[in-house]
Amino acid sequence: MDTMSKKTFIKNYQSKYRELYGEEVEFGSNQQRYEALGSLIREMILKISMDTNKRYNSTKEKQIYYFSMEFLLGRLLGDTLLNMGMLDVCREGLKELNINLKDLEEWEQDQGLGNGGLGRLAACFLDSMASLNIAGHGCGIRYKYGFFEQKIINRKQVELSDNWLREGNVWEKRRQDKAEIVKFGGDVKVENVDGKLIFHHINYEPVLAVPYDTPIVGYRNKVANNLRLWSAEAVNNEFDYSSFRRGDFLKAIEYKNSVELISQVLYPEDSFYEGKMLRLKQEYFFVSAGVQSIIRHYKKHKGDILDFDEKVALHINDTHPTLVIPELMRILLDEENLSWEEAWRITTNTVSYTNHTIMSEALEKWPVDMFKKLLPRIYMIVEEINERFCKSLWGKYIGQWDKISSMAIIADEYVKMAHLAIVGSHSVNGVAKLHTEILKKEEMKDFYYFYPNKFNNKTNGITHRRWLIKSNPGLTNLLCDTIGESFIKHPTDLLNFEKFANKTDIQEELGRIKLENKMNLAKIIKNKTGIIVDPNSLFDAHVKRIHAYKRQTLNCLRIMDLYNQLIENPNKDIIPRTFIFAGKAAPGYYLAKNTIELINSIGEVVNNDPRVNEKIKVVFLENYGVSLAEDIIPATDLSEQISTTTKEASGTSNMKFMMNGAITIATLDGANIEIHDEVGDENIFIFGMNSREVLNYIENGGYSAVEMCKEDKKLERTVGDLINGKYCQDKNAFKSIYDSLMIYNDEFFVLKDFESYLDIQRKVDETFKDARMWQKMCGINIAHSGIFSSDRTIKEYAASIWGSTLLYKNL
Ligand code: 26V
Repeated sequence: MDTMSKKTFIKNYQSKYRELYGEEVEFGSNQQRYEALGSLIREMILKISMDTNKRYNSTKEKQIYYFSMEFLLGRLLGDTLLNMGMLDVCREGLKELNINLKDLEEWEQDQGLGNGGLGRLAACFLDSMASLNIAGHGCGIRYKYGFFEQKIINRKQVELSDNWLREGNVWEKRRQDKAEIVKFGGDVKVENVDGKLIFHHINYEPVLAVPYDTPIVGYRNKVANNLRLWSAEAVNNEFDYSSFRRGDFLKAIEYKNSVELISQVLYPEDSFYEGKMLRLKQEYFFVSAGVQSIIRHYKKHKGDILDFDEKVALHINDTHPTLVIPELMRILLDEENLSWEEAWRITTNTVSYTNHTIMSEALEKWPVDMFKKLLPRIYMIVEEINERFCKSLWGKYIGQWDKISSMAIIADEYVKMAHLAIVGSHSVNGVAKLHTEILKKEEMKDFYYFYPNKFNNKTNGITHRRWLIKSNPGLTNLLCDTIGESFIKHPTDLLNFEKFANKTDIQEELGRIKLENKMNLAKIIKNKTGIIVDPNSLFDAHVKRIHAYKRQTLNCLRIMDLYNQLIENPNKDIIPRTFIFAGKAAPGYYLAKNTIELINSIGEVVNNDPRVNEKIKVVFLENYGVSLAEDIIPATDLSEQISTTTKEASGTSNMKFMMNGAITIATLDGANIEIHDEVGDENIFIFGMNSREVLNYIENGGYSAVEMCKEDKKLERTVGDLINGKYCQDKNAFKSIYDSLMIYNDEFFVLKDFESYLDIQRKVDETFKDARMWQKMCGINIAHSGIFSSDRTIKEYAASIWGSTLLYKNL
């Protein structure tokens, strides 16, 4: 990218400001200044987008479309400036105008259109595809309200709507000219024309899908890909309007409201599937609009429909966009008049699918009645896919009807989306080694046996541009000074830092950088909660969605035990710690909400008890999201990754923490295994049951929480503290947590891993005492974090799943 001089930047910025607000920038508010800066940058990107598109259209390189219900982008200004190579010029230029770039960045609303890991992964992938010169674009929903805003009131979570578009969004461009019609409901009339069946979808309700495009700029490579998010609107054409709902004004309003509801709000559940009609509508809405617009674009540039699978890859992020499969079939069959065989070949070659969870509660299945009513033509196609698939099973499993019906796409009056995704795609991948093994050997073993070549692993990654370079400038400078800048383009070059980890001066420098980040976080904690924490204490962070399997409860029990010990033995020699929690609970998930209340209650007791509060503090930071994570992660010493083994598909915050020089305390679950493989036993704290032990309990039973307590008096007492009024006058306040452990036999083996967790935490304390040793471990973690860049992950997808054309340039 031609970098702009500071002088030119200042001139352009001032003139942009004048154009927008009719006054000089020095008189403006920071919010106006942010808007002006955003608009200026957005305009500069326009040129890059045009050049990129021209190139894509003329070279006909393969286009990758990443379909995802969620894109958790966070803020865009800082990262876009970084990728454009304009961060320094902009910061310095603004400084001359007496403006602090950071103050402007604060005015950008987080784009929070995702729940957690899955949505953030999609955002990291977009950044990596653009930065690697891969023609990869996002396709999703422009929710009017993103993930809810969390407030803590009286220690409890309260949900407020996230009106992120209130002040507008400088990054997006509405493209009315590229709108599509999506059809719901109605009937299908079948006509036989010369022996060929023609399907007419009639009496349907049309919905206008209007795209909003956001450019995704690659790192200093003149690439801007596109994230296209669809918004649902009423079809405004008088004629169309009256053709399906004649007259009746109220009916028209009702129609308008029901249509707009489709893209109104992101569902805040990420682990319990509920068969809500609106959710199915959302899924078909963006899938249909997306596939239609991709095909329209493809044909406009003279693409031959029979070569579609060579020129286009459609990737589905979990099963939520699985309707891509029957929708593509519908267009190829009904609009392009291809035969079933041709359409099926193209569809399966084009589509690939990633699974993100093995929690059976999260598996999507739709009641046949609902499906058929909402999507009659799509249902017919799914039925046909199912029939042909079952026939192919008969040949292999003669007479084994149970097996066949358990693998069927439609069974027991449900459409099973994971089955459709596996059958209708050429690739199925898990997101970390253990997760993929569990898919192959347990969850999807019948499908693995039937289609062994479809299954593969792609261990997740994170973009080091946002999660290291942008969010930790202190560490980035140290890395550049020691190993040079090559790691920015080639993150595995971070390995060169390993030899520096032994050096005293570097260890001291790492400690100094961390302390600075901790002081920054301490300030944020003070501002948000009023709690004063000591930056010299060990910062121990457990930040992620609140869920029983992620075991925030295990951490709570450990703090409760520590508190008891400190009261009994005030001279107990421990490392002072600040326990930092953050995360949202699904609004309907009572146990998770109760856990938030418990954390806050422990905090209230501990932080106000002068016998212990010089040594430990417990903080819950409300409204966890991308921006808050960017402040917490660089300031963390210890990263808590303590899920029940086998339950966390991968985890990605574990990678972010590692890259920022935190040490991980972990079970051997998800990508913690790969992290452990990278750094070795000495540079990570591993505890708890292994996957074999957990699977054995799950399959064969034999676990008793009550026995666990009987055997361990300390544990019994700590669990008892949940219901004896110690943390809340109302003894029933944490009854649901207590019951989940003691009455419902502790589904996630919290009590089983308790002792081993305490042991390893003692080892953490011992290690932290030796500051040099600790910093050496941090250095080794940083050095080995390069392979967790999503650039590595995306290269693997491109090479072995998508077959991207430009690959040779990047590998
Ligand atoms: C599932 C569901 C289930 C039905 C209701 C709505 C809904 C919305 C989202 C999801 C997806 C949850 C799955 C998810 O986020 N998985 C996480 O994916 C990360 C990226 O691969 C991975 O690192 C985490 O381990 C995994 O929990």
